[in-house]
Amino acid sequence: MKSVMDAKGLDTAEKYVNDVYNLVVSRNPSEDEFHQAVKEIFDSLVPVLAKHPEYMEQGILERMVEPERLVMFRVPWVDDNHKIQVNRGFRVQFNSALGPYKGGLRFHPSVNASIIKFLGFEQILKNALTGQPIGGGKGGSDFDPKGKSDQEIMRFTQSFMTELYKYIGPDADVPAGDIGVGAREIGYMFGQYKRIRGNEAGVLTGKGIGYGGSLARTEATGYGCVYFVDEMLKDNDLSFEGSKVVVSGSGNVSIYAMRKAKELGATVVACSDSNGYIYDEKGLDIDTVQRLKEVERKRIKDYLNDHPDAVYVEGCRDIWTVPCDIALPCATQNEIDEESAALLVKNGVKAIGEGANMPSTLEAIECFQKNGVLFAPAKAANAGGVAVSALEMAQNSMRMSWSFEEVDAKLNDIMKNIYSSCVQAADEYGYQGNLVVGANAAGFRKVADAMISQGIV
Ligand code: NDP
Ligand code: 2IT
Repeated sequence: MKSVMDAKGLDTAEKYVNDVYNLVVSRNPSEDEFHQAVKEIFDSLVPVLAKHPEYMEQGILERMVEPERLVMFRVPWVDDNHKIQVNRGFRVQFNSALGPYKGGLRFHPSVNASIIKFLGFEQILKNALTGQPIGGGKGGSDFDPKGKSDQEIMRFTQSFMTELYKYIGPDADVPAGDIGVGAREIGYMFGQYKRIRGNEAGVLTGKGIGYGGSLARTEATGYGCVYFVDEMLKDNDLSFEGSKVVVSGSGNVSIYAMRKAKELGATVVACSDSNGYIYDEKGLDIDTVQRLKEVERKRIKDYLNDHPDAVYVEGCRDIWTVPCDIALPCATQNEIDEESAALLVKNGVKAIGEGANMPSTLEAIECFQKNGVLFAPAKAANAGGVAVSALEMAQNSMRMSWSFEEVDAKLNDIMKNIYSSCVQAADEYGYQGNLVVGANAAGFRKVADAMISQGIV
């Protein structure tokens, strides 16, 4: 039973958290995704704040929810029909307490300030969990790369960088990829930055291997997610070996999560794109998925041309109706709602590993936790991508490059360390096994302590 002192501390912390949350909602109207990310983190922090009232006295939450800077800019470009197009660009520089702002760029028609801010806010704690000296940032545009020619992609990214270059730099802010931004887009952006500012290799990560990229960065998020989930499974006497896995999406994170899960002995039975999903109980051919999506830039339903025995179902959300032992949501935010979570539980799912950012709604997370499903939250499970980005920055600074095996071994170590810090923090605050609380508490404390040391800035 909690002592009277404990109960009083918890009440004060809860009131503080609610007050700051209400302020966030009133100051940032209609930013639903940002509110959701703040709520998930804040709810975990009540026991931390109760134990460390100095964070309340120092106004850490009020300061942390306010980005240090948010830039929004016009991105004009000319399409192949000589028509002028205008998109909107964003960069949020959320928190630099631990180092230069670091985080990806997303090109997707749904991008707006709310999405960029939820991603940037999550990134602060994710980057802290990696143990590397990187602050949190994020950016992107509502540009839709789908169906655009290579020339259009180049003209857009050059225009985007012609404004973005003013705000970034190897020691200031280092963007990378996210949805719709891969090696091709990073290459064009790097080329344009170089024309304007000269050759500063460390200004972007996810570069091609021939010009400063790190081996294993392409694989890092998907591999890292599986390394994290593997730790969690082992800790609970489970394993990938012989398990049935469903992975949503068929992009960068999804492809390498599928590859690593298969390597560890799992059968990957389904994956998706935004139109629908494919299913094959014998296991998917990941080479075909990768060729279709990365090289040919086709739709996932085209998988049936090579594998007529597989099944294609229109509608990506229905992928969660496929029974599995382990589900790895690797597509986008809020792709698992309460109903999908309940269905996964009913079909016997044992573990969830979030490869995407915020793929489960708050209700879905609650459903998994109530039903004893092991749950690896995004900011811990998908931190492998940004961790290897920070290793890319380190290699660029040293003007050296490590082998694939070296980077992969460092990634594996980082993911194991993140797992144990989450477990330890969850224990410390009385939430044994709750990795949501563990990840939020462990990441938050590093950032909050650095903020206090650096004064009111
Ligand atoms: P990609 O662009 O390579 O792939 C995204 C995949 O998700 C595609 O299959 C895409 O389908 C699908 N998708 C995108 N938007 C939606 C949507 N609204 N509904 C359904 N499906 C959708 O992106 P990544 O693999 O890089 O990113 C996937 C997730 O992982 C994102 O949440 C991202 O923030 C997160 N992440 C990425 C990291 C990285 O290093 N790249 C690091 C950490 C997290 P379609 O082709 O039809 O659009
Ligand atoms: O969400 C993420 O962590 C990323 N998109 C990767 C960021 C990075 O800087 O590599």
